[in-house]
Amino acid sequence: MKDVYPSRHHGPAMALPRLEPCAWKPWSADAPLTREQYQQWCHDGFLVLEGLFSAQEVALFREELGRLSGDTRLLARPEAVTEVDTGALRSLFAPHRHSAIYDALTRDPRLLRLARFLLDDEVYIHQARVNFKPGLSGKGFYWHSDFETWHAEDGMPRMRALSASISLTDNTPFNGPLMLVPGSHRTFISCPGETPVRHYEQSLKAQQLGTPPAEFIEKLCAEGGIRQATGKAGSLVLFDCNVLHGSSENISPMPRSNIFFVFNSVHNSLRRPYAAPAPRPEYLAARGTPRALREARPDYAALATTATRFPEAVGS
Ligand code: 6CS
Ligand code: FE
Repeated sequence: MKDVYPSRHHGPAMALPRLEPCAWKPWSADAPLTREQYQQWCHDGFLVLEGLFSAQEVALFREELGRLSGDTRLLARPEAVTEVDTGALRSLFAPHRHSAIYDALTRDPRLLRLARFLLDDEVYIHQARVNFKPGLSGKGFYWHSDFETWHAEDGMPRMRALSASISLTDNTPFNGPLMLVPGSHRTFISCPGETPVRHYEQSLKAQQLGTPPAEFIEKLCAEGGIRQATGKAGSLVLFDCNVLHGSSENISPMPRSNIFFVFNSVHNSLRRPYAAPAPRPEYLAARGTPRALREARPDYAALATTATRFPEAVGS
């Protein structure tokens, strides 16, 4: 089958047009977004929704984060990715498989309604992670499109996925907030360079391959500018799978910890990688027949008091 988004090849980098809609259904009065928010999503490729979760909920999510990041067994697993220089915890993948609270969060209507509307389909979690970005030492994430990696290395066929990033700490201009390039989601940058075996062992610490060459970044930024997704803890940043984004290192004393859920359409489930020698592990990319998420308004406080740790990681 023809690969409409070729990347990781030996040819020159290319800018290819996006073939999919930015939103998969038209706005209507019963949409979970205002018309203005919907138009902003289509134009920019991302949206910041301040104050979606209460201070009490954020406190529970933060407590859970402390529990997981202090779990020595979990820290010994490949899901825990550390910073190259300090060894500090950089990312924890598949947190929802080790926490009833984060598992419940994947079904929270405040997230699920948005994902199902914008993708116009039932959805499942393609990937989840916490990026810790600790104070004073948290490293950055260079400019990239998530879809370029998920297509090349995971076999995600089309652009019908989005990320929901919930800030667990205030995201300020000083602690390395997400930076996004408005409008960049409409261009797929086909990147040169062959994907090595187990590339993720290096790319999750500092991605070099699959990142657009400088002139493409310069052009997209010149056209769309750069927007910082700042917001108080409890805010939500929704961003399209192909929007160009990155974040600087954090030399402020305040951590910038966010939890990300990637919602994928159940009709966009993974095939063989389009440009990698083998599929990535399950904790990075859920494979097999997707099970559509069902909305359930969780009682996070109740979950926080009961045993919130699965006896063993589910499906790991
Ligand atoms: O490789 C991935 O799936 C991850 N890499 C980055 C830089 N962002 C998306 C995702 O977490
Ligand atoms: Fe990313």
